[in-house]
Amino acid sequence: MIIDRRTLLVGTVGSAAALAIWPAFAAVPPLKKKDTYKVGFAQTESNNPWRLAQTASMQDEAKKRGCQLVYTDAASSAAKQVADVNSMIAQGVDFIFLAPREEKPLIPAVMAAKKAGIPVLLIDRSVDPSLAKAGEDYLAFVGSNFIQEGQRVAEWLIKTTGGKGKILELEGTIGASPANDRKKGFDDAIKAGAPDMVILASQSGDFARDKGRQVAETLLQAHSDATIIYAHNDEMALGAIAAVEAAGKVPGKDILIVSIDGEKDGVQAIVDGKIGAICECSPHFGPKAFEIMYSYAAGDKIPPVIINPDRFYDASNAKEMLASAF
Ligand code: GYE
Repeated sequence: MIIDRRTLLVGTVGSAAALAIWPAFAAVPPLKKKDTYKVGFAQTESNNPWRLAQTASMQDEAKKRGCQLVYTDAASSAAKQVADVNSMIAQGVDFIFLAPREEKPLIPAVMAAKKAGIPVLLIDRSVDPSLAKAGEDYLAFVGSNFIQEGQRVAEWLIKTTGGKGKILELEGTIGASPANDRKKGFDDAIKAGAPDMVILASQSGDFARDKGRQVAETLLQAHSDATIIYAHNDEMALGAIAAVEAAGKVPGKDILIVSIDGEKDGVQAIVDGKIGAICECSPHFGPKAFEIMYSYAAGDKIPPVIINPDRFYDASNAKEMLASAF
């Protein structure tokens, strides 16, 4: 069955139990003003430093605020993440922080929470805006501007190479908002700003180090003329370094590598000359996410999109900023 906005809404209306709890078509459910809350945090996976830093930030802030945190790890499965959210609903949490692994498969989780009268804040990744809306189906999205991250990396590349080079692109998880947007931001900026640059191939490495290494290895074999690798996150860039070296080439010399995130190993690779530049993507969501929840309970109007500022690393600042990387 194709899930569209209409089927979801019809599904909501059809349930009498849901009507008793929270009226269909209503706006985001309200949150009672309390000192502390029982909150859910539905994490997507825990296979890299970015995720671990994000989880730690949420746990620290929950502790600071005296909130009980129901934490789940979807272990890279969108289906498990939907089940995780349903279990939080069953446990009667007051509020849900959701990091949706993919844009479409997590729509039923957003709608189920709304139906149960539990407000949801999307953190770090978003859902398909044609299927669920901020300020209506969920409270808001807080995270980075992924399009801009891709653009900033492209602009650095164009400046550094004089607008020349043959690019291999390692995409993030298929259907994840940062993968979609980092591709769009980068590809459009290259097209518009560098007629002599070409993207030879673009393939998903699932935001994971070893998958990134494998995909980079295959792409390097198929395109021995490549001079640049753009990875949608540092983990895949670190995998790509291994692939470049395995192909008998020198990262930073034969192949210029650029990426996004700013984890410690990534910033260290800039210091070591193996990665050219990284646009940061902050994983420190805790303070802001909880502040938004309390502010919503206090009756403040919450903007639909709240953007985290990101820094930018290259050889000019990597050494001095290394200590502050996650
Ligand atoms: O870049 C990546 C992580 O959703 C913004 O997901 C996040 C991305 C981040 O696994 O490393």
